[in-house]
Amino acid sequence: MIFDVLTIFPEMFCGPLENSIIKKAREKGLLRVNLIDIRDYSRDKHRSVDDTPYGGGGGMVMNPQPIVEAVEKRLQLYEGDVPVILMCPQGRRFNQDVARELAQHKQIILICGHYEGIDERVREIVATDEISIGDYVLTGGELPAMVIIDAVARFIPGVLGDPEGAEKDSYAQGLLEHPQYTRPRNYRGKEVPEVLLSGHHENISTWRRREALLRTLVRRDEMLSDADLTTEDRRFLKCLKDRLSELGVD
Ligand code: 4FD
Repeated sequence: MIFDVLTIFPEMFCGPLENSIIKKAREKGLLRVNLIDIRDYSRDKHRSVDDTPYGGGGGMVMNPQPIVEAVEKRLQLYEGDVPVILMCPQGRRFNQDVARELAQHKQIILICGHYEGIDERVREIVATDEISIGDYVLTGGELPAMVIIDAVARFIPGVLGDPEGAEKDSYAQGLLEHPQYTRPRNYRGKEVPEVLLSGHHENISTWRRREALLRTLVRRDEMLSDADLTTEDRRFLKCLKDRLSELGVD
């Protein structure tokens, strides 16, 4: 999978791309990230890419020309349906389903904006989608672009060690993860749950499923309405809710 990232700060991507699983994915040839410096598409000698807003007010707005021409140049290299995604706080909210959907594409172009924003005509002319990673404003679209590359890369077959990869996460089924433990068995007086030491695989997977359901109910109960639940899951949740209401928890 190939990401083309249009940015005025290509160096910002070094840390995330040169470490851990993303670095390995690149070395294995499963992931490629082309960093495109928007300034290379500026037409003036100062390589400027922004200007003051029409109508006045403070700050700077990114000019359409360098961004639009950079996108068009990259699109010439590819065929088929290549999403051109603008990272911005007004976009559709990014989540695990959007990550899975984006992972179906061979190429994706990400545009990182800066300053007070981007000239509206970039949206009209080249963007096919706008994505927000959450309801907060950042100084630029670079961190959101890195979040998207990371979350999407986990869905590329072979990127995670496990052959089932990201689809086996309980998150993929719309639940929070169950608790995990490793050595030692007793740490500062706290024991690892007995069932995990039992070697009884069926009991272990029942325990994990129930812990994931409990955690999701307590921390993110709205997620349960979209989750992939079995009849047994629903029976267990009913039992949990009855016990919580007896305790006066709502
Ligand atoms: N929540 C996000 C994305 C970008 C960003 C920018 C218009 C601001 C937050 C275009 C306004 C880009 C997000 C850069 N902040 N800042 O995903």
